[in-house]
Amino acid sequence: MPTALITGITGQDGSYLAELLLEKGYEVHGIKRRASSFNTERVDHIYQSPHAENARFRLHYGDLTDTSNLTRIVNEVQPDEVYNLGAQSHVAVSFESPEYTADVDGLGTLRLLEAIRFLGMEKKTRFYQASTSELFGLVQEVPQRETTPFYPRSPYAAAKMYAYWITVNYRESYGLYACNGILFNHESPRRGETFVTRKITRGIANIAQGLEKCLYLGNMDALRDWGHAKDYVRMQWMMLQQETAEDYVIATGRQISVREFVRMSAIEAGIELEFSGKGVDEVATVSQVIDSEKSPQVSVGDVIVRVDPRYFRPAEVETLLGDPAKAKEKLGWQCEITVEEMCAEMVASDLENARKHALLKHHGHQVNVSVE
Ligand code: NDP
Ligand code: GDR
Repeated sequence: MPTALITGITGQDGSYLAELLLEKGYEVHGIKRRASSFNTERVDHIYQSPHAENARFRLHYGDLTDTSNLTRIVNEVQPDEVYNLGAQSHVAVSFESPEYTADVDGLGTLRLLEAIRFLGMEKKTRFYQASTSELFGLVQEVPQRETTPFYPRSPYAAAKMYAYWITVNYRESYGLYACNGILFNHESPRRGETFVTRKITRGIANIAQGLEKCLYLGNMDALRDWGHAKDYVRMQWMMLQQETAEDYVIATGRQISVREFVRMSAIEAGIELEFSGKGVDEVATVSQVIDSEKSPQVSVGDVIVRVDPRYFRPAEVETLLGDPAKAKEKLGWQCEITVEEMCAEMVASDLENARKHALLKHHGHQVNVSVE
């Protein structure tokens, strides 16, 4: 039975990857952070009690800033595969906490690689690094592929650039099977609530059910190549099953704007929107309610989206579009879920949550819907 260790198992990708590896018969170990409240919601459905016979899922307390802790866990687990998904993964937050982001996202990767080397496991353990399209930042070529030069535009991207190169360096220096998946944005109903797609689907669902009045966003012109996390974790696993370790761009090859994603999400919630104004004055107004069962609390003329400059970033990545040709040719990977299908799944899930919250509110319970 192969054994995998996943950092960031409590995150979006970690939870989907853990499901996939369990399905494939792996013993799955994950690192979770100590928190004052439960933080395992995304993996609760696959949790197995350590007291259960033949349990194949186990969580270890740890942190990417803690060298001895990581070394001890790697030694204890003796993983065949390590997936380094743990990170302070929010680009805007990285401008607020640049040093912490560098420590976790940059040095955290080095600490894990060093643990493997220090324990003499270079020939046993394969290593996946969660690299990112943010490396391309101020894009030097369209579409972006494995050979496109990097130009990071945030503390997050700069930290991930160190992680990218140290992964390449350990492959070249010590013969470690180590690869970078340069993944473009990928989303799902499990996406963190402050990333733009989830903020939009959740915000619109809350407005539809009367829990909020207006959704405030930043740069509506930003263009992203959005895929589904389920498709992308499949590729993370595939990358570690090859004869030679290589780096791959994973993307859909199609981009849309934040504004278009708003429009698409509203349609899924039974609302048609009209956009007017420019820059900070842009608003989206309801022009038609197509499905009043989904959106009982919305009327024609309501302004439900506004721009708040608080969400602008000190330096922005305006456009990203990936070319997944290498992944398709060499590994036969292709994304199966379109952005429209993903958006529909996210809105349906958030509408269900919003309905439950509206019911609770109706019965006098306190409901917190805020997103910062
Ligand atoms: P999430 O933010 O959903 O998950 C991040 C995970 O990292 C969480 O489990 C989090 O724990 C954990 N983590 C945060 N800080 C630490 C730390 N100091 N020590 C240990 N673990 C920590 O991210 P995603 O699942 O979306 O992304 C997974 C990885 O892929 C990340 O590295 C991200 O940067 C990268 N990536 C993501 C893309 C995307 O579009 N989703 C695209 C390209 C790359 P907790 O739950 O306690 O917060
Ligand atoms: P990104 O994702 O920065 O691409 O990083 P995010 O969803 O945060 O932003 C995408 C684009 O939308 C614009 N935007 C807003 N973003 C947020 N979060 N909130 C808003 O209100 C808002 N309004 C407009 C942003 O300016 C940006 O242009 C994600 C993360 O998962 C990284 O970890 C990963 O490496 C990259 O994707 C690929």
